[in-house]
Amino acid sequence: MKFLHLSDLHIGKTVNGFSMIEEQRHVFRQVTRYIQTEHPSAVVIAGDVYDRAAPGIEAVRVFDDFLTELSREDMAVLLVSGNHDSPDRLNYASRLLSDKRIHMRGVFDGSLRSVTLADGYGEVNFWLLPFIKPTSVHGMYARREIESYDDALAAALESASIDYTERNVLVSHQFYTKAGVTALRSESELNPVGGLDAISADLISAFDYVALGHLHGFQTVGYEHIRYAGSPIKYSLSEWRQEKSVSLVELREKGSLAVTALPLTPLHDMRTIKGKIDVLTSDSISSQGDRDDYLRVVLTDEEEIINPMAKLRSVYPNVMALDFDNSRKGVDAGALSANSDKIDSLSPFDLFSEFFLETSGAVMSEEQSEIVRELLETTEDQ
Ligand SMILES: [Mn+2]
Repeated sequence: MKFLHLSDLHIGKTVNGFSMIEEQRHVFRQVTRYIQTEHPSAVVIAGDVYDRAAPGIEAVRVFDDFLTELSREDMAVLLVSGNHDSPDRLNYASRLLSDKRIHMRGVFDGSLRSVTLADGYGEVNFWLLPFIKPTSVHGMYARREIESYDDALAAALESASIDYTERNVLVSHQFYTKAGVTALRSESELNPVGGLDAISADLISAFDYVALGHLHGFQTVGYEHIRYAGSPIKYSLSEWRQEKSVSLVELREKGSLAVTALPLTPLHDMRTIKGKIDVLTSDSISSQGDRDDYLRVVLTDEEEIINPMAKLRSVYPNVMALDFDNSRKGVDAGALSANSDKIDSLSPFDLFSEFFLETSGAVMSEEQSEIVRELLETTEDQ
């Protein structure tokens, strides 16, 4: 049985103030094309469909279009919620959609349940586990103490009677780790402090394949068959070196597994360039790559530059972040001031970003940007 494993779509996400919606439409078209050539029996989406609990209109439209495209193919769609999703919103109409072979498990009610598909080798049970926390399942299991993420997962697994002599796939959105294995992390993942959310991969090693979501880099977790597919798009500058893909998983008889990473190409790539501003903005250098790429620029100039962001963006419109690597390292606040006629044309978020850069000398992190966006949304609502 062949199926595609995707995760962390984060539909509606903006990265450093740039909307990723066109990038998302672009990679979903590629996924649809892979389905038409590979004819999988299912598409598995392992959580973080949306970037936020209350997604915007554009995000809902893009997912609606994608789901409609998927429903046209002769296959099942299997989906769980991630930590970014609202379980209940994702669960909306899920009982109706299951008649269309679209199985969306947003809410976990204490019992782990499966969807069974069949091929020439027999049946494959796909166990759909939405994102859980110890506090969210606490109280669902009267006879158990649930103190850690490990406890929560163990209780969820015990709620199902899984016959491990059959072929079983677990779909889950959690942070799984294995002793001795260092996880590849990205800034765009939202993490509780201190790794308290880690769950031992040993708890899930008896499955034939584990389709994971949460980490944004494509990776295994100590076992070849326990895998993060990674996000389909680079969602933070920390991911600029990663190759993005969708995983094509093939299960034959029990014990046989093959995974192929099918590459996904962005509309605009994300990369870092470093050097003096005059060199970087020169024709000979800027023409070597796509000027529309999302860039982190590291300037090595020693002398003061007036409004470097505006200079860079006149050549590279999608500069996402600006850093300095020179003997001063810090940034002279006066040098970066947005000129006053520009202020009217900037969004409150962009204005704040520039203000932050000017006063702190650093570009806001993904987490800081998120806080500011949420604050701005709250004020706009009033
Ligand atoms: Mn995610």
